[in-house]
Amino acid sequence: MTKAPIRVAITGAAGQIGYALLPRIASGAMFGPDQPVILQLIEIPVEAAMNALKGVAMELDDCAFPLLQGMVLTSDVNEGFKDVNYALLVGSKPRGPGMERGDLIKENGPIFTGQGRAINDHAARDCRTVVVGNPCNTNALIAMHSAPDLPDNQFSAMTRLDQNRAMAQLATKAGVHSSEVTDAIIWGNHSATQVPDYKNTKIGGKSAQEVIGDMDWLQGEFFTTVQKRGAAIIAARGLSSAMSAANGLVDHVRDLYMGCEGIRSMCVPSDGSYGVTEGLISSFPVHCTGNNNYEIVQGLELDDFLKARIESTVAELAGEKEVVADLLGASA
Ligand code: NAX
Repeated sequence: MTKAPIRVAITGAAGQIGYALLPRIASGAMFGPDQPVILQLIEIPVEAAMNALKGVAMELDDCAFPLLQGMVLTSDVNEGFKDVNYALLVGSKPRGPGMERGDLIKENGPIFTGQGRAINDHAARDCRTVVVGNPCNTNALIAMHSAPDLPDNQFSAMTRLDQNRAMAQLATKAGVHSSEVTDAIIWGNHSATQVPDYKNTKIGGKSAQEVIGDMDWLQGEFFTTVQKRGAAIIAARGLSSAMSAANGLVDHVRDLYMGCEGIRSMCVPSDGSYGVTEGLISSFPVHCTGNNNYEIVQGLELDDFLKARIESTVAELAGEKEVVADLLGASA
C-alpha cells in the first residue's frame, strides 16, 4: 500500500541551500525510497524571489521524481506551514557589510517569531522544526518560544555539517575513510566557538585522541579548521557552503525520523546536562531513538580543555539569548 505523503515546509527554498536540498528530499534521501513527499516552498514576498522559486519548481517538475506528490509555492507562512510534519527553516538574511553578529541576531530574530507562531497555529501537532538559518541556535530558541502549544523537544538546530566536517578532518589525519569515524560530537553554538570533541569521537572504535596521539594538533589545527571551515569555503568558492549544508540537513532529519545507531550531534533544548544552562538550545551528543525522538547521551567524560571551551561557547549562547530577550516573551 502506498504511504501517506509527508508534508515538508522549506523556507528560503529559492536560495542556494534550497537548490541543493530539494532534489535530495524529493528523491527519497531524507525519508526513504518509498516515502512520498509534498514540498511546501516558502520565500519572501518579493518578485525576484518568487520568480526564482517558480524556476526551482519548474526544475523539480522536470525531474519527474516518483515520490514528489505535490508542491505549494507561497510567501504566506500560514499557508506554507499548513499541516506540515517537518518545518525546515533555512531562509534568513545574510550578514551585510559592517554588520556585527549582534546586529544579525536582532535583524533575523523577528523572522523566527512569525514563523514560530505560524507553525504553532497551522502545522501538524507532531511537526518537527529544524533551523539552519543563522544564528541557528538562537533562531531555533525564538521559534520554540513562539510556538508554546508544541513541545520544546520538537525544535532543533543543525550542527550536523560541523559534525561531518570534524569526521572528514579526523579521517584525513588518521589516513582512514570517514566512515571509520563514529560518534563525532560537536558541543555548543553553531559558530566559531563550537567545540569538536576529540575525546569521545571514535576512529575505528577507539578514542580519536588515542588514535591521533597528537594533542597539539587536536586542540589546535583540528579545532580551528572545523570552527572556521565555513569561512574557508566562502574564501574558495565565493559563496557559503550549500551542498554540504543541504547534506547535513538530510542527515539530521533522516536520523531523527528513522533513528540510528551511535551518537550524532544536534542542537536541542538543554535539560542542564553537562552543565549547559537550561533554556538554551545547544549542540549535544544525542541518540536518535526513532519516530522523530532523541535522547541526550549521558555520562561522557570530558577533559579540562574541552570543559573550558564548552563553558565559553555556552556563555556565547547565553549572550545571544539576552540580545533577543524581547522576542522570547514571558516564558523565557
Ligand atoms: P541564500 O541567500 O542563497 O538563500 C536564502 C534564501 O532565504 C533567499 O532565497 C531569501 O530570499 C530567503 N529568505 C530570506 N528571508 C526569508 C524569510 N523570512 N522567509 C522565507 N525565505 C526567506 O542563503 P543560503 O546559502 O541558502 O543559506 C541560508 C542560511 O543558512 C543562511 O542563514 C546561512 O547563514 C545558513 N547556513 C547555516 C549552516 C549551518 O550549518 N547551520 C551552514 C550553511 C549556511 O551558512
